[in-house]
Amino acid sequence: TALKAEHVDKEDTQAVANSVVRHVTTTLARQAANLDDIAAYQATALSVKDQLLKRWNETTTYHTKHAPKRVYYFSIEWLMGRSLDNAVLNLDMRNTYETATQKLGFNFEDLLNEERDAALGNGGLGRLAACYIDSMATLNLPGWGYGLRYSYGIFKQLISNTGEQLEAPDPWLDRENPWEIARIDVSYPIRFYGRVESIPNTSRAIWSGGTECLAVAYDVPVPGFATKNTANLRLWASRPIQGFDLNSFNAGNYEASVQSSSDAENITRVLYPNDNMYAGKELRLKQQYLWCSASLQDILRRYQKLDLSWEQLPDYVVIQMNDTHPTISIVELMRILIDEEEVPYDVAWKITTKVFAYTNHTVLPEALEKWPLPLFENLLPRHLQLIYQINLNFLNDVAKRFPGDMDRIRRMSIIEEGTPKFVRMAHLAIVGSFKVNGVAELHSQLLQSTIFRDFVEFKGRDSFTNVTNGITPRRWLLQCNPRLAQLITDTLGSEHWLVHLKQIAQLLPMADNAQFRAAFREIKNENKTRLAEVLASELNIQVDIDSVFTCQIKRLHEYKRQTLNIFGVILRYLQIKKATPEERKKFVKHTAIFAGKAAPGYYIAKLVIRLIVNVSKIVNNDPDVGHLLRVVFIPDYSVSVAEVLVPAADVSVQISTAGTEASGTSNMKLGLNGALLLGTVDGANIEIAEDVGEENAFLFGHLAADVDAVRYANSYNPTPLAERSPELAEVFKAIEANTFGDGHIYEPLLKPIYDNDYYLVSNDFGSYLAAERLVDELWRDQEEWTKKSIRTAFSMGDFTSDRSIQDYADSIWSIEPDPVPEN
Ligand code: DL6
Repeated sequence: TALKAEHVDKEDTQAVANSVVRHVTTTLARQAANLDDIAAYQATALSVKDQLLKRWNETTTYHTKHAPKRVYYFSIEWLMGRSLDNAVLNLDMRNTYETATQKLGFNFEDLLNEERDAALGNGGLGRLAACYIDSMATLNLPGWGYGLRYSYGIFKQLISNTGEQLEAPDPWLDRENPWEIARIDVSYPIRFYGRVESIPNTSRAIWSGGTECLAVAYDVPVPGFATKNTANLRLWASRPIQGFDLNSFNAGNYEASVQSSSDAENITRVLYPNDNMYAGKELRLKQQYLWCSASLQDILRRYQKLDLSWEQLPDYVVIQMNDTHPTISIVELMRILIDEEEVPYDVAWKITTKVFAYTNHTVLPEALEKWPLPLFENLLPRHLQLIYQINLNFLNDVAKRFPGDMDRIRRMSIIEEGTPKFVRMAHLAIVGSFKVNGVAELHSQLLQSTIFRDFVEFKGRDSFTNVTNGITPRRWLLQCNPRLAQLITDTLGSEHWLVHLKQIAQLLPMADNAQFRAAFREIKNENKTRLAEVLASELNIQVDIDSVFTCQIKRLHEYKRQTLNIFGVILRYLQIKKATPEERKKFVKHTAIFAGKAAPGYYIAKLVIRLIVNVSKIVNNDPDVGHLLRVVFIPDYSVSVAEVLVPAADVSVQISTAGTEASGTSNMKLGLNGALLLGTVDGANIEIAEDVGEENAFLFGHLAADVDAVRYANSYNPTPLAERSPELAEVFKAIEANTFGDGHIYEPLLKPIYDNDYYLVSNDFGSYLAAERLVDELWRDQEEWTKKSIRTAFSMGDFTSDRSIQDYADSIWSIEPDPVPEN
């Protein structure tokens, strides 16, 4: 039985066409007769939003009446991408909209391409939040997301002629955003700076003065798949409390009168463009506080309508913190309960620590948030007082458990001693949460055995757990690879797999069916052709779809080691150059595809982009190489670019230094679309390789357990590079000999590898090359390759975000589905 059976009914199509035309003439005030694609897209989106709002209203009304326990997912990043295609698929109205817009003279695919990505995130962490809210709605879990409505999302990446990354703003709201609803009536005051007066003989204080602004709500309805349930993503924008300061205005000082209002607007102006890197700027702390305070005021206002005691709050509210960025909300809840609601300190603490749970997404020291205490105290003086109290009580408890262990107390304190002192947000998050989780098995183990070890010993193992990340199969298969989705549905005889992804494992035996393999391969080739056309038209690069497409698509970061990949490409180039025409025939054709942004201030990451681009120019234009090797750097990587790349990949390149990539999620997207894993024993690669079978993947490199020893040897008993890896020494020599332009500019990239090689590039290069040889060998046997590709795709059933969200619901949130009844 089909889960959904959209039939394109003439009447539905007509009604949809009418609603689009109505939006054209009334909302957009345009003539239906002369319409461009942009306006047609907007009218179509507004018509779809009408459908979403109907369901959103029903969900909200039902949940308001029913009052289930709800989860609130706090994430400072939401990398939603485009909404139109996803919405019509989830609403089961894609054919209807396609036919209706066709009737009006438009090509639906063209309209889809008019949409700007909502790119309010940097990478994996923000995209994870987007997959999670899709799954919450689909599983009928009562949940909302809370975040910030940045006027500018992640920057647009341009690549100069010399291969430099240039950044331009992303004005995604310029054309109006048809997917949001401005809630002018939902706004909360937010204070910064000011002074604190204690109220004698109580734990209470009055925080006053400073500056105030407003957080205004914008709602984005998020439809579940094949359900009425529609979740809400509430994003806050900062606004001035008043248009301008009347005193300054009346005194004739116009600039001063508008200064504070533009300061207020600036708070949510732009997303911080760092991934896995803490920046420590006051404006960022303002963003965090505005978002957390507004979200809590909103949640508590909703809760107060239930007319229950504060002690019952944890029975109705659970807040999942996506990394430490929302940690200030622990203290803000304490402040509201104590100072405003007059709840005694100990009661408030008991309530608070039953509401929050914390997900850690990295063990990298440079990414762990710690705020300089003077900055913190100036901006949020009352919160710092409460943190002192929380820390005092906490350290007293530690001292009772471990008497005399002063070193432990120093290590665990929420305040790091020094000049200046720092507030350690991860420690505060752990102390204030009832559960802490990592995002893949290895990562969760490493958390518990390294950076959070003291906390495990103090709080007990039960407070720590693992929830392996997942991705939504609706966007990352149904939407981006419709033909593969159709093949799965046809072969299984139903669409249920889209909400029970494990069911695709039933198709594993099809790997041995030659006809199925041919169909599967044909789809992959079609997806590769589509990508090749985009590369030809947009970058003027011709690629051969018979070559193996290797894809490394992620943020640029030293730990992710795009270096290993490009150094491997250079070696291949040198080998092809050296080979005789006869020998060249033996090479397997490769297309090395890279995409990703570097943080604007991350010099080395930008240098890696420069090297990739400059290598691509030489390699792609060298007549000796012909079609044997192509290198492509696709600028401005985004969710919608990923939707074209992911279905076209043959090899998923996941080559971080073991122990550094918490999970990775492109490994899941690429695997689900049949790309074979070429990866290190790191993050979720490990669980993926376990499920697909190690014989179907190419694993290589040092293990996490050995990394420290190798690092130590690299720094303290250094051996020359040529000894660690003769092949890498050859590559470096070619770069230094100006083969790819001025070799001198790459010195800051190469020198650390010569010197102490923190990320083990030289130590893993040999085994990386060996893994590549296995890739080549397998590629020569296309039937065997396709078998492994099919086995990979159909073994990915556990990596759906539905499974992750179910894990959170069961083991952390204790919440139940609450489906809106079907009429
Ligand atoms: O959990 C989502 C994603 C993981 O897949 C990546 O492995 C990890 O690097 C990323 N972590 C961060 C940490 N950022 N901060 N702060 O983005 O999370």
